[in-house]
Amino acid sequence: MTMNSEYFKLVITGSVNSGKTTLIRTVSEIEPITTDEWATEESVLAQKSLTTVAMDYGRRTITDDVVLHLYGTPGQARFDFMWDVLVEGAFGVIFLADSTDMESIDNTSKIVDHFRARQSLPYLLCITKLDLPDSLGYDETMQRLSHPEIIAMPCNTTDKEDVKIALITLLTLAIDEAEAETA
Ligand SMILES: Nc1nc2c(ncn2[C@@H]2O[C@H](COP(=O)(O)OP(=O)(O)OP(=O)(O)O)[C@@H](O)[C@H]2O)c(=O)[nH]1
Ligand SMILES: [Mg+2]
Repeated sequence: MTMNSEYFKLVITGSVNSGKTTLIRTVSEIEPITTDEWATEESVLAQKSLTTVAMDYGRRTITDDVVLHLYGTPGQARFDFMWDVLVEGAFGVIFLADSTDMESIDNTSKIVDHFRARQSLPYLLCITKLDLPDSLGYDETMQRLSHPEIIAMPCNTTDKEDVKIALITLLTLAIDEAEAETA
């Protein structure tokens, strides 16, 4: 990373266990900085023992001048103040929805509402875990999310190609928005 590189910050958010930390780990060129701690909420403990409590950070250099800085949020609602802190200065947000878990889909839907109520940014919805046998499938997950106004796509956060496509799509949305503003 050079001293004069642009600071492209993006935020990865979504409910607990939806794949935020995994997405960042999959694409980051550095060992991500994570803040996973023992979960406290019963509903979280039912799914996993470790959960992000403050943020994740990863980095992906595209050219010397273009460096993506990826910030992952906690999924637990008790840390929702971190969502507002982390979105400061971001050019876009990726929301993850876990297609295997209805309650998680509903929580991601509420997180989308939280962000949209505060500001309008390039937003992308990624539907995760479609590869798992207990997935509700893409269409049903989208229906339950009920945010048809947001561009959405499938994404296996463990798959580098999928994650790259998600990043490119968010960048494309940002370019579209910039064009619309200058038109
Ligand atoms: N098969 C499959 N597993 C996934 C996918 N996305 C995430 N996972 C798995 O889901 C689990 C949870 O992923 P995390 O990255 O910890 O989720 P998180 O959103 O950071 O969770 P919190 O920090 O607790 O909110 C991990 O075991 C991942 O490997 C996916 O698309 N497919
Ligand atoms: Mg996490």
